[in-house]
Order: sequence, then C-alpha cells, then structure tokens
Amino acid sequence: HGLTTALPTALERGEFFIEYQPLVHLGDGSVRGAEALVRWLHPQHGVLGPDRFIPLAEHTGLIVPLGRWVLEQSVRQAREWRELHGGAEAVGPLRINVNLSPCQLTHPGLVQDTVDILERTGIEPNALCLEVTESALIGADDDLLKPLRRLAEMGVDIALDDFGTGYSNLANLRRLPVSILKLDRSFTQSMQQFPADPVDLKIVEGIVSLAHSLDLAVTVEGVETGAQAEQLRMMGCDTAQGWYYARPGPPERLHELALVDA
Ligand code: G
Ligand code: G
Ligand code: MN
Ligand code: NA
Repeated sequence: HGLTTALPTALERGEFFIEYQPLVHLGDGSVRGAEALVRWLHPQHGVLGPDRFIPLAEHTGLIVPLGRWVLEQSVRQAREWRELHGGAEAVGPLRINVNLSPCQLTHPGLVQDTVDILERTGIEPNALCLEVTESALIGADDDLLKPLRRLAEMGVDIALDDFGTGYSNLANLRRLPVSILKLDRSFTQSMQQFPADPVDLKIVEGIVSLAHSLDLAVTVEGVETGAQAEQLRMMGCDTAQGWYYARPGPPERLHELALVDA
C-alpha cells in the first residue's frame, strides 16, 4: 500500500528522525544514556512509530541503509552530548543504545559499518550498546553470532532486548556475546497491579540473580511509577527506562535531563 511505495524515498528526503529515551541508574537516579527510537514524519500521515514501518523496511531491504543511518545519527548525537555536557567524572560520557533488526545481523557490512561510524565520530566502542531481541537470537548459529562477537570484543555492549518474552533456554545465555539483559515491559507491568503477582516477583528476582551470576547487567523497561522503580532497585536491577523518567523525546530534552543531575 501507500507506505510501501513512499518508504524507499523517505530516507533520501530526510523524513526519518530519532527520539531518545533516557536510561537511568537505579542506584542514584542519574541519567547514564539513552535508547534511540526512530520515527517517520510522513508528509500525509504525520509521525509514524517504528511498528508502522520497521516491518516494511525489513521486508523491502531498506532496513540496512535505514539502520545504518540511525546508528550514525545516534552516535553523532552521543558525541554532541559529550561536547555539551562533558559527562560527569564518575559516570563517564552518556551512552547510546541502538536497536538492530535481525536483517542487519545477517548483513555482511555490519561490523565494518559500525567500526567506520565509531571512527568517523571519535566515540569509543564502549559508549555504544546494540540491542538485539531475544527472539532474533533464539537458536542462533555461530554464523549469526560471529559479527556480534566481533563487536563485543571491540568493546561494544550487546543487550538482549525484550528479554523474557521469548523462550530462550537460560543456560543458552552463556553462549551469547551479550553483557546486558533488557527485561521486557510485561514484567514491570505485572508489578503495577496491587498486590503484584508473587510469582512474577520471584521470576524477576530469579532473572536478576542469574544475570548477575553471569556478569550481565539488568535494565528494566516500562517503569511508569516511583514505586516500581524503588521495588526494582531493591530487587537488584541496575538501570531503568520508562515514562516515570521520561517519554522518548528530542535530543535537547535528554541533554537537559542529564544536566539536572550532573
Ligand atoms: O518508539 P517505540 O516505543 O514505539 O518503539 C517500538 C519498537 O520499535 C522498539 O521496541 C524497538 O524495538 C523498535 N525500534 C525503534 N527504533 C528502531 C530502530 O532504529 N531499528 C529497529 N530495528 N527497531 C527499532
Ligand atoms: O525497544 P523497545 O521495543 O522496547 O522500545 C521501547 C518501546 O516501549 C517504545 O515504543 C516506547 O515508546 C515504549 N515505552 C517506553 N517506556 C514506556 C513505559 O514506561 N510504558 C509503556 N507502556 N511503554 C513504554
Ligand atoms: Mn529496544
Ligand atoms: Na524492548
């Protein structure tokens, strides 16, 4: 339909833009970085979220140049934040999280494109985190993991996104070159109910303890209240993201939020 025909030229026309949602350290509430979330400002339909066009972009192959564009923009943005903000001594520069689609994982240019972008921008690999969904890595063979391993060896963090929604064998985590688990929003949502489901609480505690024993940090998504943040902090989660802190927004907003607690 209409979106499919408009998609290929949208990148050339500069119709995509990126919003940033802060990643907050649960221990001290400081902003440590942000996740980049792409949007399409469609000339007729207005702002479209990724759910409306990422599947189309994957289907048409546009996801490779689009993903490269998102990565470059986001890394440049991180560079700009650093210039403006410096990065608090103890905390270091703001980090940037970028989502990778499974099609980008199988594209042979991924590692070189990432290296080029980091070099051009002058950002260290450890300021970048690439998010890959749990479902994309289920049953992944070595060929699929190889580029992720190379990136991880360079110092890029790999996060397992939407964790808990797939059916990964927990023991399988050891095999994956990931350093961060992003606990799916559905867990946070089930804690919203009062009283929270005790089984869900146990599951979260179990995931956190397993993650930490494997040296993985835990980020929780979809935190909407201070009470949730406090409970997740007590359960040992490391980093949080959600409307309680901020909705996805323009890069200036992230910079303001980071300055407030610097
Ligand atoms: O912004 P929103 O909360 O609507 O994002 C919905 C989903 O879209 C996110 O969970 C994320 O996985 C996906 N998404 C957002 N930006 C990108 C992107 O640049 N590339 C890919 N592959 N997925 C993205
Ligand atoms: O990568 P991922 O697909 O998880 O992207 C995050 C998505 O979740 C985005 O679409 C974002 O707008 C949405 N989101 C972020 N924070 C919250 C929140 O606190 N509550 C809810 N309901 N959605 C959120
Ligand atoms: Mn994500
Ligand atoms: Na997610």
